[in-house]
Amino acid sequence: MRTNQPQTIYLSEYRVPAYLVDTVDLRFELFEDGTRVHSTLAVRRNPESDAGAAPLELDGDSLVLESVALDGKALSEGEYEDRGDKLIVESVPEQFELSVVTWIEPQNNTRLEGLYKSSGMFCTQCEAEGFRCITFFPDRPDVMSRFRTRVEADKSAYPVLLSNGNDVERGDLGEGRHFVTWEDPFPKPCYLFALVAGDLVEKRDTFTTCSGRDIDLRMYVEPRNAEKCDHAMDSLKRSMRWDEETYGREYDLEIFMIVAVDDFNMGAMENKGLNIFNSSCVLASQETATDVAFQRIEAIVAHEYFHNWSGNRVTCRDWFQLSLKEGFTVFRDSQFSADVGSPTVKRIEDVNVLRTAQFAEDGGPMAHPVRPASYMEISNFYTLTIYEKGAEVVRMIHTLLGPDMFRKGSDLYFQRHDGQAVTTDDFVRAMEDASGRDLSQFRLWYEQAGTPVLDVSDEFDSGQGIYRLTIRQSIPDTPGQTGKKPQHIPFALGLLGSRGESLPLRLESDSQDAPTERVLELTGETHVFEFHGLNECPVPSLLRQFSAPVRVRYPWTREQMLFLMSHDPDGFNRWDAGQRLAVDVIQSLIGAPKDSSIDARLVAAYRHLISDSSLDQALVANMLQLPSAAYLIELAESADAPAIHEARERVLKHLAIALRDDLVACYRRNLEEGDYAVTPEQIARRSLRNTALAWLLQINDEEGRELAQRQFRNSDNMTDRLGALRALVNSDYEEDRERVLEEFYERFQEDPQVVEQWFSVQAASDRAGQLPQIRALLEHRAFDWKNPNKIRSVVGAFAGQNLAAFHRPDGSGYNFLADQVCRLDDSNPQIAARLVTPLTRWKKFAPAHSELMKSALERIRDKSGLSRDVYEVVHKSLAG
Ligand code: B3K
Ligand code: ZN
Repeated sequence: MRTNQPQTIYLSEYRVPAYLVDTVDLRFELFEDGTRVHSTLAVRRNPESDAGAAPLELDGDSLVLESVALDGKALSEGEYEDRGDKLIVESVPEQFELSVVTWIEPQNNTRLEGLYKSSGMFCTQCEAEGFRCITFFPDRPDVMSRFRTRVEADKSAYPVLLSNGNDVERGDLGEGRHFVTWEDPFPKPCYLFALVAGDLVEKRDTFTTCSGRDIDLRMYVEPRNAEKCDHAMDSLKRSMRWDEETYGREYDLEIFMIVAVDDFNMGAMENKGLNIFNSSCVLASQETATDVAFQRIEAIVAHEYFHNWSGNRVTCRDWFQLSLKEGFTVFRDSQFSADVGSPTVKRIEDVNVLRTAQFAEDGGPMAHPVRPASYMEISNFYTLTIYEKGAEVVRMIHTLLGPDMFRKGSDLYFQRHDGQAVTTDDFVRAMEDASGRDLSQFRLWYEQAGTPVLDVSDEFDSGQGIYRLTIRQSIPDTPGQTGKKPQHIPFALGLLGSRGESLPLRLESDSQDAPTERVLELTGETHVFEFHGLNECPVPSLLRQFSAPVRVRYPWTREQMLFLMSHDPDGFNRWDAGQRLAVDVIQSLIGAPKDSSIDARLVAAYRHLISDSSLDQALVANMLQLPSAAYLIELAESADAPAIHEARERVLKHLAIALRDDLVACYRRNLEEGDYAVTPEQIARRSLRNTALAWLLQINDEEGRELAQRQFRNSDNMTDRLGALRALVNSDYEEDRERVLEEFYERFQEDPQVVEQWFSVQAASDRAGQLPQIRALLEHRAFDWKNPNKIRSVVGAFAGQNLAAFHRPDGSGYNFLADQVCRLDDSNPQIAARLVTPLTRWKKFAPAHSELMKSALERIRDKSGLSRDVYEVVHKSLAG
């Protein structure tokens, strides 16, 4: 859809649909030069609508209309209007059958919305508004219908024909063609429709549900990927069991299918009974996938599976409610990952993403509430705010209600709304009704954008033994929203005595037995809490487990940070104290003279982490990661990206030099581990030895270089091989860099997922990813402008991770990105709009950079025929 002034859609303008569609009968004739779609809808007036005998309006996009018939009678051209984006039938009875035939060209569909072709197979992506690219339909989630789908295609090219539900009929059609008919008994919105046709191998397994039903589990992949399915299948079975045990949710169809496709705009899609995955988010083997990939796959498989209840059985009324299903489902998948892995590490990973990227979004021009009030292009609202902040909001309800009441609330939600399309408000109401708690102020989390700031101060009254904590809450203005009201914030804390012991948190009203951790509830602008019976001024451990998505400002001293780093019983806060200390040290060096000293206590603290093997190694592996440059930028007022990068590198090198022997010892200690397994213990060992390698290579250590080369050649898994590759690529050993990159490519060139890793290691590296090299990667034979993963692994990694090269003072990085966005805008606007993100943060940077970023944005703005997707992001960024 090209338009100069896209329309804004407002939540306040929501009206129930004028017509409902009870059943949809589809027939797809798949050919090489196009697809004919026959659709028959059983339509009736919505009794809840006051629109009366309004014209019937169906949505469409890029369709060639062949015919329209009403109750079996073909309509002549004057009886309907085809406006391209709408099919309007002026006068219709109260109840009728509408048959529409459209012609589409999946083979030319580069937007990857609706029906398209990917490596020779047909597949679909309908969320949010892709179904309208297949046929004319009321494309909105509150129209729920029962689908019957017949797929017809050439039998030898497309032996596998899939759609939602159960297969009820199949047969031959002559001329080498065949068909399969699928029936989905559950009413669903059209965004959950899916179709796949291809020459795929099938992997089967079964799962017996809690009520004893056997579910047929099937994965469909290209033959070359047949050996990469086990991990996803195991993850699926674990998710199915977990959802029964934790949420009482049983699977409902007889079959559950997963399909892997190479060209996909996002990670995966929860289509009813037929989940479609980006290959990189489902295929894995020890030799080709890293630990990070294994964990991501497990989490995404779980996420899509969990949507069967939180999203499909209970869906969204309109797209403003997107977080209803996404926030809740991300919360569910993170609980799952915490349960099957290390809870502390999972929390650290989640908070890292939230604080680095979601806080940046919340503080930028595209800031929006978890339940937005308006949008131009809904694809732009699949954001960290909807997903990750949305999950934090659900997590806070869990914290406020406690696990038992939360479970009661979710049971009530599913029972009350099964088969319905509802709102975030309905979700909160179920939680209220089940628990008896009043969440009216809490609802502001859905309505107000921006990250709340908590200013915390304290004092100790030694005479009375009272520790007084004052917490003041404020929420910054965001585009279109000012003067915000205080929100309801669960604030978990503990107090530590000077020997590291947990002190009782005794409020005046308490009896003797006070707990050593409390969740305070902040509702007003300012609160003062008094803790009694203390003999000394405690060290506060604030916002344990990151109990709310807020920024805490407290005048920490380095002594306090060091103390918490080694004594806080809350693993998350121990990590957080270490991060804060590192941030403090790095910040003090930004723009400082080259010879200014680095606090020796940081070195001592890291030495302790590296060498004390009695510590939780999974936590240590995370504590050793210095805060990312992106996080440091997020924390800065007016960020000088190159200076931040330099200061961070300086600290890293300083640590590596000081801890050189400890790093070699750490590497050797973590070498042996037995058979490869993706367990928290082994992940920690691999992470520790790869961190040690990376640091050693930062200081051109010859022994480190040898270890890296050996590991690169001999390792039996991708985590280690890629770890060594990355360390060498980011070192000063130029010949090594060239050689290992070449060897790696030689070995894995047939595997797209590995080639994507190979691209991004280079694109994210300030050594291998300067602009001329990036341009060469775009010319590489493995690069493909039609494949979103390749675009992300080169252009996305460059702009998002290679901060030194992207923020070159001459603005060449910004202009390069602008060029790629303009180029992509014509073929895949969704991906183009995503790529703009780093430029949207222009106000965050020091003036010299910010001006250049702004003019790159203006260049994109001035491209003619800009898509609605990019239009919205660019215009809002320039205005905000
Ligand atoms: N629901 C899909 C996302 C669809 C994005 C459409 N632009 C995947 C997920 O969140 O599970
Ligand atoms: Zn989702």
